[in-house]
Amino acid sequence: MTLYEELVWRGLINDVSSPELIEKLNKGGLTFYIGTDPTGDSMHIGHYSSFSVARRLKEAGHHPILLVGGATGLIGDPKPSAERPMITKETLDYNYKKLCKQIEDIFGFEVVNNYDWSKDINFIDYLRDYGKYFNLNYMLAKETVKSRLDIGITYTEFSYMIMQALDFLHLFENKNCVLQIGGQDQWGNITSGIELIRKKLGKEAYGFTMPLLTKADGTKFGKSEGNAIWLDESKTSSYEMYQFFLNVEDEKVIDYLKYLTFLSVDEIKELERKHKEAPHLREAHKALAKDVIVFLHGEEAYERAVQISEALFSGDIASFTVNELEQALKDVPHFDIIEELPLADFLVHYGIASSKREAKEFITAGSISINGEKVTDENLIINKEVAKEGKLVVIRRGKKKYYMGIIV
Ligand code: 545
Repeated sequence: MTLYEELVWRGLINDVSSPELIEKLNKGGLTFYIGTDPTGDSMHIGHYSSFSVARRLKEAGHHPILLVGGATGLIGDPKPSAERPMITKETLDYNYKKLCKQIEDIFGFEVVNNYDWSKDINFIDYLRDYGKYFNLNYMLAKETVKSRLDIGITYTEFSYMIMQALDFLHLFENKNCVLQIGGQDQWGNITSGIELIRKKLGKEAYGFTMPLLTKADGTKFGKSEGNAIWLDESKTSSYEMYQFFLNVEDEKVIDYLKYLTFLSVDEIKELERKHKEAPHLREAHKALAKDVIVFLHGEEAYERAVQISEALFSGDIASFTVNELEQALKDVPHFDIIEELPLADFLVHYGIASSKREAKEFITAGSISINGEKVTDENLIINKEVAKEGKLVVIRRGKKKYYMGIIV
């Protein structure tokens, strides 16, 4: 399989600017770039997939440049839905620093900032040296602009594609960067750059886009209960990321293996066979979680995520630290424990049992555990003596229901 054939097989190709690009991709040696605006302080799993294509191209002998948009981030790439609120320069600087570090830690590629060359362009030169090459009809025809005409788009966001185009021109002239890649939402911005290079230099540049990952119902991939799956471990722990991947839809897991992992074609085909044979063993899901988490956060973070997941399933959480419990049980019901109560009253007070009678039934049946130990004494006083490190009281009811009490 050639590089291009593998990218197609993995579902990573959406648009390609010209057929010549295919042979150039297979030959290797191209300098290319992918850009990101510092609109947030961390990438999420959706951006990870696009940036991972840069890693695939690098492993195939191309030279990646990552651009972080210190200038374009101040302007805002128009979204189909609405005008972006103006970002403050302080927020942009904060995001810029965080994002650069994250990109360098994860990918280790050369990073450039378009503020470095955009800041010196004065308004008249901008209009003469770049604006002059953009016919209004061409700009209005761009998907993201067209979809905003009725609800309104400002001159600022309308100008964005010219800025991204001049970036490509700048990198083409100064770094021999002949290819730009991005998610499918970037097609209009990428082709604007190809056009500017053709008109100004009479040279051919190239671009291709990746389809944005979706769930089976077509909605955006990368959120669980409305929260994005962030690459920053302090925002999304390895355990949460593990749970997210373990729970992706069965009919999509093979697509995600192709798109997000660096497992070989044969390994993925083998996992596809196993997944069809015994989906309940979750082999494809575990391979997906492992490849992404090990690359992002390392082997031990992955092993710990698996241990936490298995321990919560078995209930054997006595070995957990307070920090691990807080991470693993982030989404379970939390409450402050202010007064000391005997267990039966405690269960009713915090809604774990609907009545004193039911509370006693749970206790007698051995369905209640505190911090991993089964409790059968309905008069056990729940206070800092039974709390982990005098702070946490983790209640497990039955096989799966967890509650987190915090002694205040
Ligand atoms: C700016 C100047 C350039 C080239 C590119 C840009 C950025 C581009 C853009 N890209 C998106 C982005 O998302 C916010 C990230 C927050 C951490 O807006 N105009 O900045 C996304 N990009 C990655 C993929 C994307 C795209 O970072 O291309 O499709 C998401 O996967 O939406 O000269």
